[in-house]
Amino acid sequence: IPQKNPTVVFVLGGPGSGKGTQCANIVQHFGYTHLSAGDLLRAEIKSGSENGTMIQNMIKEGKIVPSEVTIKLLQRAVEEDGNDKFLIDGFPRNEENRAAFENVTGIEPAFVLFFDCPEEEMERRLLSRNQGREDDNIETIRKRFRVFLESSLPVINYYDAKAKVCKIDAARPVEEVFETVKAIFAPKNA
Ligand code: UP5
Ligand code: MG
Repeated sequence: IPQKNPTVVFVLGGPGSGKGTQCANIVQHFGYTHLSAGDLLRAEIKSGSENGTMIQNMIKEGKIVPSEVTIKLLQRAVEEDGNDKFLIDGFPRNEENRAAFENVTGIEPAFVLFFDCPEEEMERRLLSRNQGREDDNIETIRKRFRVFLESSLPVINYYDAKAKVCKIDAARPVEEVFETVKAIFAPKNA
């Protein structure tokens, strides 16, 4: 039976800020289910779905896929999973994503993790990732940075105004960043 009101944490930050890396650690320590919107979209391309070509073109250009497509994938993943707490990584990426997700699912995030990292460090990480991602080339990386600044940062500011953002210095080594993350998830007053 799917949970009616799952706990959702949005994990946001620029391209290469370490969202996926830290989510894997959170899963290990705190039992969340990790849903990367980008991973779900890439899986949709691979599955040969009717939207595959459109999604592939948008990712190649660093553009934001229409929210109904992404929300459908996220909703299905939540419903198929028995867990009651989810990390939603890399979504919402613009105001329209945010509003549509709230309207369609009725879910508001418990809080938002924001991995804050300078572009030069993110660029270094993405260019040395070597996992064959079609968007890890300098031309697409520059477009992704621009879209992050113009469209995604306003979403973070929206939640910041609601005092829901935990901003984390993500330019440090993985283990150091996770120490900070751990303190956020660890039960208080334990
Ligand atoms: N690394 C990680 N942490 C490090 C650290 N502290 N120190 C040194 N190295 C570190 O990390 C990136 C690389 O850096 C890895 O090699 C890692 O080992 C190293 P990772 O954890 O993968 O960073 P992450 O923030 O997850 O980077 P990612 O590239 O996945 O972020 P994006 O937000 O760009 O990608 P995403 O997959 O979310 O989206 C891709 C595209 O899909 C978007 O551009 C968009 O076109 C589309 N999309 C939508 O349209 N809608 C959505 O809702 C989601 C995506
Ligand atoms: Mg990622």
